[in-house]
Amino acid sequence: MKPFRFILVAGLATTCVAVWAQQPTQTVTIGYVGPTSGSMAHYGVDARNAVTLAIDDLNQQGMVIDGKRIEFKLAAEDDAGDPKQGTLAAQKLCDAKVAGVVGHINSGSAIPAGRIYSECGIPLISPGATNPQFTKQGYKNVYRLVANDNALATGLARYAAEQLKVKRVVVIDDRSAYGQGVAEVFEREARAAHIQVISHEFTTDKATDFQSILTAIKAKNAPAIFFGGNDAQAGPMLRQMEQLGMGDVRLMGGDGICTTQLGKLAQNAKPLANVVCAEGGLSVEKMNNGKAWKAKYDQRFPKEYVLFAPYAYDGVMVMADAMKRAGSTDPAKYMAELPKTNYRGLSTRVQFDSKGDLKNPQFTLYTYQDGVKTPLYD
Ligand code: ABU
Repeated sequence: MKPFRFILVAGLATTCVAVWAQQPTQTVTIGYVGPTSGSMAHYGVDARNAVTLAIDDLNQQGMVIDGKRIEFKLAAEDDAGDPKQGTLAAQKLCDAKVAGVVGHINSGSAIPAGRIYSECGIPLISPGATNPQFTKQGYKNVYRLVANDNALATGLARYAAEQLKVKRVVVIDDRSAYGQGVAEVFEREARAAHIQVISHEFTTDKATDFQSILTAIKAKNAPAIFFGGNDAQAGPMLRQMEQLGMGDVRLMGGDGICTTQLGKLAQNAKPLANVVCAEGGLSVEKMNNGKAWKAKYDQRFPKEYVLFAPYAYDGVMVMADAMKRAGSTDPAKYMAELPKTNYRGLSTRVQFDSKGDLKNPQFTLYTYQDGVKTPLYD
């Protein structure tokens, strides 16, 4: 570049920065709710990290709305994945008049929270709650950025029947809103695909000892198990399957078990290689600029990437995009823009259907190779 042009460009840039810096500042608080304590803390910390990254990126980009420089800040609440704590957290964020909430992660917490945010007029975008009921309650403020369990469990049942040629399966669920929901869809779709459901067993989302359930399943000589629940249970279950000589039994499950942590939680037990699980989006490597984004995430939060981070990042960006289009950060005003969203995010092009689900949800099936979560196909 010639010196004159360089001076001109540098001068313009300096002027723009100076003008931007002179704008009055408005602080806009984005709420986040997820489990950052308890057995599901790794899900919640991962999503909170991504919300933090998104807020930092927005603040760095510098957004001006209605003549004011917007400074985003985070109000994060821990619900430990528990429905009761989730509703308390929702009420707290309503009382604090946050501009919007990215969360909740767990379906059991997100479903009742939807009503609370609806009553206080705050948009809620979940990056992780997959029970279809979340967006079925008729609230206009509720959105989801991942495929729901109808898509995930149906995809898994069809894969089991068509690709794995599974003929018989035992279903286990953890009785949570998530685990029960995904297991019921899988069971229905498995039967429709002519798979015999030998039995449906129950556990809890706190259990870590599955010896008696597994011993009974072993006696039934079941070649496959579908588990509706999370990785904190699936990990020990896989270890105990190995101990009981069930290394050849397939374990299938939805996104709750489909995490980067499953290998560690299973202590790399042999049946990990037989896991087939589904995540409600593309693999991060296939996302829009996903490799670079993941590298940035890993640099800032080493070893904390689990599952929901890209969708949590997009949750903040979708809110900011609606605010920009509305010319307002007031939830009463920008909420009307959310149904019209057409935003090329990190995870996908975000467009919502009339319920608040993605118009074009995607999912990816995974297994574990040498304990590492690996897509089943390219
Ligand atoms: N989607 C799996 C874990 C979160 C939930 O829906 O409860």
